[in-house]
Amino acid sequence: MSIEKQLEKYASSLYGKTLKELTDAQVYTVLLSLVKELADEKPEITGKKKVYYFSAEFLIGKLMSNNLINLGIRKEVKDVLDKNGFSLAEIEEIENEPSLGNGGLGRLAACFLDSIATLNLPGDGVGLNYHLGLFKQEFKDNKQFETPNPWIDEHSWLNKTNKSYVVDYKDFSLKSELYDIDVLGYHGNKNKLHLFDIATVDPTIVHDGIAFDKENILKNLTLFLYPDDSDEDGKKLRLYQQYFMVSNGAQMILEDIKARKIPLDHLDEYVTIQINDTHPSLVIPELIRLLMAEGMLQKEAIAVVSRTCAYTNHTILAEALEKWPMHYLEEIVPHLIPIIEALDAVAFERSENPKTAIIDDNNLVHMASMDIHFGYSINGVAAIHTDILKHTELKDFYDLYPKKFNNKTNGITFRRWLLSCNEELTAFIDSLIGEGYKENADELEKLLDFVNDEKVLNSLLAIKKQKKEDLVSYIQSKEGITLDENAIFDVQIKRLHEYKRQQMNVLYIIHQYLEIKKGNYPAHPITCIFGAKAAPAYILAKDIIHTILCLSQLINNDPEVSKYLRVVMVENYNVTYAEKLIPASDFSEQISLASKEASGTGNMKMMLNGAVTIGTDDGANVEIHELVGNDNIYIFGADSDTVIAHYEKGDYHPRDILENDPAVKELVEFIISEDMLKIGDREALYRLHNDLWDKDWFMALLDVKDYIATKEKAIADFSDRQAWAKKMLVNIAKAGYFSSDRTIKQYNDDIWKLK
Ligand code: Z16
Repeated sequence: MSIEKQLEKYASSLYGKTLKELTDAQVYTVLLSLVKELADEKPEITGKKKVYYFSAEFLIGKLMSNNLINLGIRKEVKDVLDKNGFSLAEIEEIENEPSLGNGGLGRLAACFLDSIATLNLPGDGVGLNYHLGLFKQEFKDNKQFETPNPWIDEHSWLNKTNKSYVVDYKDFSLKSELYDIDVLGYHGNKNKLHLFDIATVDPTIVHDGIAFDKENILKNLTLFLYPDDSDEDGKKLRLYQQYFMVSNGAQMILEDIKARKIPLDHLDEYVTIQINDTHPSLVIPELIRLLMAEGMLQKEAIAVVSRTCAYTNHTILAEALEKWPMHYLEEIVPHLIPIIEALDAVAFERSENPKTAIIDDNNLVHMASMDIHFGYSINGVAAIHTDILKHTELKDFYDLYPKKFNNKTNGITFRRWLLSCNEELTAFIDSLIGEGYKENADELEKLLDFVNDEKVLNSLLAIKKQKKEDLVSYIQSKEGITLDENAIFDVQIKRLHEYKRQQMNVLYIIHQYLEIKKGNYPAHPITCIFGAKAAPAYILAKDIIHTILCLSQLINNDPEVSKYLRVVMVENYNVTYAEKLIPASDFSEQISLASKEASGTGNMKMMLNGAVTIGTDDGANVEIHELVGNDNIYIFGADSDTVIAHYEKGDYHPRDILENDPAVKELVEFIISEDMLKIGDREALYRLHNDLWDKDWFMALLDVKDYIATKEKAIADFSDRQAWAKKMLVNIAKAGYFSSDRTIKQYNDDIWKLK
């Protein structure tokens, strides 16, 4: 049956109408039904051994566009919709975004699922079915407010299964429900994302923004995704959630192994579990417990689990390495304690070094330590990050288990971050080098043949301009702010965190504002665009948002300045917004304090879409730098060794800089100037100002001068359009390395060994 006939079939069965008679929302549901039917017909990927990617977050984003691409029917569907008077782009807008992740870690998990299926490897995701995704961000009085973010409609990508398990807590047991989402490979078969849930979750307990009753586990267990990125707030509910996820996942895996009549002591030949950060680490004691309940000796259970589990570390920020107080475990999952104590004893036999203990002197259980002792692999997510883990952060573990440590530099799926979000650039690349790069991203290097081709370079500039125009109208409709696509779009989009240093970008903006006021105009008009959510309890992050929004109000309403400089912070930055911002970016702001950003993945997405990085030698920027060379990236700032030495010596004092450098002081003082205090909240502005004087823990003042000078150089270079287009082309051509297909091949070759 043709796509058109199938759509008519659903139009008739769901609404008793023809396709032409439907509303946009009904067309979306009809299309959803068809895609789910086609996905249902696809065979599941099978093989002897399967990877289970355990993750508290899967930031999958809207799925329609990608599923159409991976099914190979996007063009046909678009034509049928056109013919019937609908626009596919508008229909795709209707889908709610499932924001089931905070940022990089959750989005990485989603990219990985796409690549695992595309490479035809058997591999499923295991997580939780949060009813409310990461909070919706609203701005009022230049401040962030949080509201609930529901995404599950009557019709959604979730398929209810009949799988169900019982999860025991100290005081009660919960029966799970399992929802699956099909994960389609590009022109291939499918895997699954398993999201566990309970039937009694009750969204009506949410009141006043996102406040809710934290005690009522029956009603709140899978209600919310925790709104932290890298920070942990150690709430008990999180422990309830984590145990629910891993116990269900472990039971599901063992059920399958038993059904296949595989002896349990051979588990590791059939299953590998990738633990994404420490959130799923309790899978280790839980699996041991379940195997012992099947009659296995503890020693044997520990051995087989240690051959089955592998751990990925995504940050060196100490506050993000989870440590659970023993009394929480006593209160919630006491049946795991004897196992954790046994693991601690084994760890102590291997090393008496207190730094590698599982249970520390304060009775805190270190989840990462458990993962490293009782997993067979530990990896970092970019070369520099893995080096820091080996030689600084986890040095004592590296000395104990050098062979377990390995690097897997992150990647992104080009299906979403090029084919889906930038059809114009995709079509242009197709016309130059064919479509082979869609299966083998390294082929993008063929673009280097055109580096001196004026026509090609002009087309690249024209496509960038088109995507900027698209963004201008989107921002106009969403934010009511008018931008000019001829200005440089200087984009910093990522979670708001001090280490990512949005506050340093703020100081740059102040510098630029003051210069314009003095009559020194930038070589080219520049528009600074931000997108960022702050964790609701992260006060300083919210102060930085407030400062950006106040600056935006001050600058955009000043006709003298706004000719040269504009500032916009888009509301509710999410995956959907990223898909509009990234293709329109000229400058990619990747300015974290060296050593602090484990990898970053926005940097890769921007490069792939022809933006040029302004960044520190941190995370994957280091590898981007090596690939594109000095001429095609703007690197500045202290390197990671210098930064680590400052922390070790404790000799960084921002006050020293401010007292000796009036130019830097002028920027910081502007935060509490009359101009700003007229617009903003005194307390918030002073808090940020005082922090920069007394703490500046992430050393914004150390790098700010170099940052400003580097940015000025980039702005001047931008004016030579041909030379700039060359930089864009080289960035696109060298982005192939950052395909998550490459990353997943490496996980499979070195860790999972599936096929
Ligand atoms: C997260 O998004 C990351 C690390 C972490 O421990 C927790 C969360 Cl929620 C990020 C890193 O900050 C980022 O550098 C990295 O690219 C990303 O994880 C994926 O590895």
